[in-house]
Amino acid sequence: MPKADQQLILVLGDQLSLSLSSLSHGDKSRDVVLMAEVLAEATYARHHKKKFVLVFSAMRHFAEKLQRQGWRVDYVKLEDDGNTQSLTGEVQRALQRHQISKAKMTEPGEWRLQQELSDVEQIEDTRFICSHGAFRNWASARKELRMEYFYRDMRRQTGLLMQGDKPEGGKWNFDSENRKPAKADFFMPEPQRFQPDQITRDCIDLTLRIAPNNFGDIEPFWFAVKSEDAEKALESFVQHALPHFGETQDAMLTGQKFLNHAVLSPYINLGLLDPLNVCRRVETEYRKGRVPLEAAEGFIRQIIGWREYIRGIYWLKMPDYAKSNSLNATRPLPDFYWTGETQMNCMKQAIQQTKQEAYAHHIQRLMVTGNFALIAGLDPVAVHEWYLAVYADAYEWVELPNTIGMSLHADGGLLGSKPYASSGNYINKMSDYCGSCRFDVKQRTGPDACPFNALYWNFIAQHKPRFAKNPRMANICRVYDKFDDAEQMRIQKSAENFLTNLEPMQWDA
Ligand code: FAD
Ligand code: DLZ
Ligand code: SF4
Repeated sequence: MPKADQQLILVLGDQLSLSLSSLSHGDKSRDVVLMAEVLAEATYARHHKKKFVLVFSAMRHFAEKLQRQGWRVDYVKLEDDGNTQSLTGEVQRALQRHQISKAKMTEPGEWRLQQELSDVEQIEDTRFICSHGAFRNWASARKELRMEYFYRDMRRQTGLLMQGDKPEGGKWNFDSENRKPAKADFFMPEPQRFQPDQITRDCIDLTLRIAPNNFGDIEPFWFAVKSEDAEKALESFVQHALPHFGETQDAMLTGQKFLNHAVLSPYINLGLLDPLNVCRRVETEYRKGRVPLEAAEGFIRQIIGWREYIRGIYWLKMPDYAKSNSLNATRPLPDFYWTGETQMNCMKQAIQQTKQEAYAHHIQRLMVTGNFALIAGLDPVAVHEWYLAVYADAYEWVELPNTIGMSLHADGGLLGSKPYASSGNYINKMSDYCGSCRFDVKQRTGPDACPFNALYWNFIAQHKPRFAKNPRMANICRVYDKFDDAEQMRIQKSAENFLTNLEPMQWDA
């Protein structure tokens, strides 16, 4: 017999938090929790094999935890008989199965699912600091939506690194003390690794059955799949990597895949770690004098600043945002994005580690693979589909603005006042990649020149009418104008020669 007011609570694969609003509003003696593995979610992006295992294993562990906490959980596995393979289908089946008339959930992270699940009551996701409404209010009062000002509001709202109403240390941002180039002799910490248990092993087998041709290496699988382990990964980061976080934030080093980055985004985005608690933990380290202010501030800004701001932009601008292409870029994605087989050492390093780990740090994503996509004029939709597929932390709400806005400038400068375009010079300054590259970073044109050089100047030439009006780009346009005609012609020819040889791969699923 259904109980009065009984509800079905749908919990999605990236809502694996005991503090989830739908659970707080529910009643474990009355309601039924539905979790469903479905092909629709498994195939809307060509997920990296490791991401697949991570999401399914974390979902299965979370379902067990909810049961231990006294919740009645209806868990549908991907290969269960009768699985309709869509979330709407599974909600309908569960409502019938349990004779319940009403379903509720915490709002989905993605616009696509918000629409698809519009029959389910959706309540605010309180794991984020800034609600959709609050972000809309903030945006409506401004001509330019700059992260730095949004971030200050988030500092005031959370009280993180504040002294009364003033920022700790007298400044909001300590980046001038951060971001040193790579040094080859650094001792680098590694993120904590976890042995797969039987549940994870089952998910590895499942992935190999249903997605054997997806991108990426499935083994060794070492991600945490439950919150207790994600907390251990956080502790390990705080002790070993956080003290030097800012210093090496923009550096890239051959063989060092993680440097002092946290490698916590897969866990935060799934719900295994609470973003605000992570920031409080980092603030405590600073208050105890164990990490410098520039490291703590730099890290906290990434989460309460960038992460929240990116989500705000996504919900403010969807669904049109996904179609942005203000630089009219149309070139197909070259096959080396999937294989890593390219003579450009920086691209090879970034893509090969992505294949191995479903991880690359921010500067590899932004200034190597993203920068190349920008200056080579790659189609934003193809680039977005790639980023959404290949990283363990990729969900559209966070990936799309990072790709379309921050990286490709396809939103016309809504998210960043200037495109993150650079020649090989930046990569040479911040990494040791160029030393062992077949190309010469010092040459601008010709068969041995670093392709980033001609592509960069060709990109400036192509978009000069737009960029010359941008105060942050006008100087670089003037530098291009000072090249003589013959040099400008050599740049164009070198870029064209390189681009005509890029072959897109027909992916065989
Ligand atoms: P750290 O460098 O240690 O930073 C700490 C935390 O700050 C991260 O765990 C993350 O939660 C947050 N953070 C930092 N930068 C950003 C940012 N720009 N946007 C949102 N959160 C941020 N991040 C994702 O979580 N998912 C994505 O799908 C994703 N796609 C991206 C695509 C492109 C083209 C670019 C340029 C960036 C993308 N990012 C994405 C942002 C950033 O690269 C990753 O959050 C970061 O590399 C995760 O690694 P980490 O945990 O070691 O981060
Ligand atoms: C990423 C993912 C995958 C691979 N599979 C599922 C699934 O089978 N069931 C589910 O509820 N969620 C899954 N997810 C996470 C969702 O895609 C995620 O909730 C949306 O992308 C919203 O951010
Ligand atoms: Fe990359 Fe150019 Fe350096 Fe080679 S020379 S690693 S292509 S930046």
